[in-house]
Order: sequence, then structure tokens, then C-alpha cells
Amino acid sequence: MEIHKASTYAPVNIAVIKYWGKRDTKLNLPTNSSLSVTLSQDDLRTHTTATCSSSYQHDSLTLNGSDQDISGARTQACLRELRALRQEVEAQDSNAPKLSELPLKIVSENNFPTAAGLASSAAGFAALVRAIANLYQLPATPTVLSRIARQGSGSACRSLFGGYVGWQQGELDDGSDSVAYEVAPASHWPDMRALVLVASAEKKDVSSTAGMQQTVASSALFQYRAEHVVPKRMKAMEKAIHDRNFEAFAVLTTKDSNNFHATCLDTDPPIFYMNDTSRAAVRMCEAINKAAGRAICAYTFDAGPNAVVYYLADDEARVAGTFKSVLGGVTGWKSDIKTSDALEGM
Ligand code: 2P0
Repeated sequence: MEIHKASTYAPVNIAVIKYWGKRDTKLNLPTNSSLSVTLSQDDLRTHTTATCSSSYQHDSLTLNGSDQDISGARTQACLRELRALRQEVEAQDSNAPKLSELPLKIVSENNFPTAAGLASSAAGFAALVRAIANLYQLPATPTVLSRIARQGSGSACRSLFGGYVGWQQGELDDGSDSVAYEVAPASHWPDMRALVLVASAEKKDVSSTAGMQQTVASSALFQYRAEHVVPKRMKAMEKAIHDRNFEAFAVLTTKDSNNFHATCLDTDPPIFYMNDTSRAAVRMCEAINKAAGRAICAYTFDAGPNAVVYYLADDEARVAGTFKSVLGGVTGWKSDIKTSDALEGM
């Protein structure tokens, strides 16, 4: 029995202007735009192989060797949209095999802790969507694929692009304008580096999906953030990236992380994603910047305690070196992570 096959990598992206809050929970339409940096696939990525065959009984997905439930509305939305695009290919070319009718087997592996605030769902859904798009030989652009991946997990739309990536919140009710876009390729600012400190590899207590809706429902600070803080920051962040102005990038990144975690604390009941190790990392960055006399490193935390610290390659010794001298033998941290393009490597 013939088996059709395609594989892809998708990178992790770490937001510097955070997505938090949905105006439509079914389509994952956000209450504010966001912006992220795509990290190197050597260090943080999902590898996914999609196959389809009439010998399979049903659609299936395994992640790191264990079976996943794919009956959820989000995964189903991605599969439905991809099959619909494949049907268009089949309708236009009568010789094209009817792959849209065959069960899919999707096999994914992460090379980093899953669901611990390291954007695993972002890389996961981006890889799933692109692997199936490759399998189906869809003529779809990254923009179209980002619209599909967004329905799997909001932040996944940003992992279809490399370098510096925006996600415009969009205005339309059907979500067709809520897509990712390239702010600048990785090559625009090649000396950008990231350090990841895994403060805990445990699965987080409050999922992003649940947490952000609690915030939307209960935090007044959140309303202010979405309406008045983020729109200005998106513009300022795009300018900082275009100008390669690291100090402006650093100030905006740390402020936005702190503002996002403040809205989590302002949620009823309050949500704590950062822990004592996270706060120690904040203090270390503050001390490094004070010693340098300017911002040479920028910390950010997602929906978990793990720190991501951005810095420039020239400051590797002053930033990563300082972390190394303190953390020494501690496992679970890695520096000198480069930004990357969204390569289609096999
Ligand atoms: C971000 N996070 O912009 C923000 C910062 C976490 C904190 O995107 O419900 O897993 O699947 O759309 O994408 C995490 O949210 O949530 C996230 P869903 P997602 O990266």
C-alpha cells in the first residue's frame, strides 16, 4: 500500500510583545497584536513527519512517542482547512492523487520541554500545518499557513516565518486578516542572541488558553494594556528592530514582559507564572545592565517560569558569562542561541 510522506522542522518563537487574550476563542483571534523573535532550530524546534495512506484506519498524532487526542476543535480545524486546500488541488488536476481522502499519521518530536512555557504549542502546530501542506503539495504562502496554524494555537502563526515576526490582530470576524507577517529577516540583525534558562521543566499549572480568558474576564489592567499600551509598543518595537537599536528593543521587551505578568497578577484568581528562579534571573539582568551602564540584556517570560534573555553577540561574555559564573553546573540553560529563518529542513 502506497504511503505518501513529508517532513519539516518548525522553530520556537519567543514573543517580545506578548499575545494574551482572545476576542474569539474558537478562531483564536487576539485582543492585541504581538511580535516575536524566531529562535534557532538547532536548539529549540519541533520535527514533524506527516504521512497518509489508505492502509491507516484513522487520523493519528504522536508527540515524543505518546498518542495525542486529535478530536479537539483546534486540531480538527487545521486538518479540515488543509484538506479543503488539497481538494482544490485535486479539483484542478485530475491526475493528482486523492490524498485528501486518506487518513493521516502525524509524528512529532520536540527537542525541549513540552508545555513548560517554551512555546511548544507554537512550534508544534506550525510544524503540523507545514508538514501536511508539504505532503499535500499546497501552493499556500506562509501567510495562508499562518492563518491555519493560528486556529491550532494563536502563537503558532508566528512560527511560519523566520527572524522578527509580527502577528496583526486583524479586525474581521472571520479572522482572515489575523495573520503573521515578517518584520525583518534573521539576516537583518544577525548578532542577536538568546539565552534560555529552564527554571522548571514541569507542565504549567494554568494553561495559556484558560489563563488568558480568566484575565480577559477579570483584569481592568488588561483592558488598558490591550487598548493603550500594546499598539504604541508594536510601532516602537518595529522601529527598534528596523533601526537595530538594542537598547530600545531591550527596554520594550522587559517592560512588555512585566506588563503581561502584571495583568496575570491582576487576574481573579491571580496567576503566577514566574517563580523565585525567574525573579533571580530578573535581578541578574538588572545587575548586568547596571554594571554596563546601559541595557545590554533583555529578559522575557512567557506563561511559565523559564527565562529567555536577549543580548548581542559582542556581549556574550558580559551576559552569558555572568549567568554561567552563577549557574555554573546547573543544567537546563543554554546561551548563544541564534535567530533563524523558518527553514524547510528535513
Ligand atoms: C506569546 N503566549 O505571545 C504569549 C506570551 C504566552 C505568553 O502565546 O490558546 O499557547 O493556544 O492561542 O498561543 C501562549 O499562548 O495560546 C502565548 P492559544 P498560546 O507567545
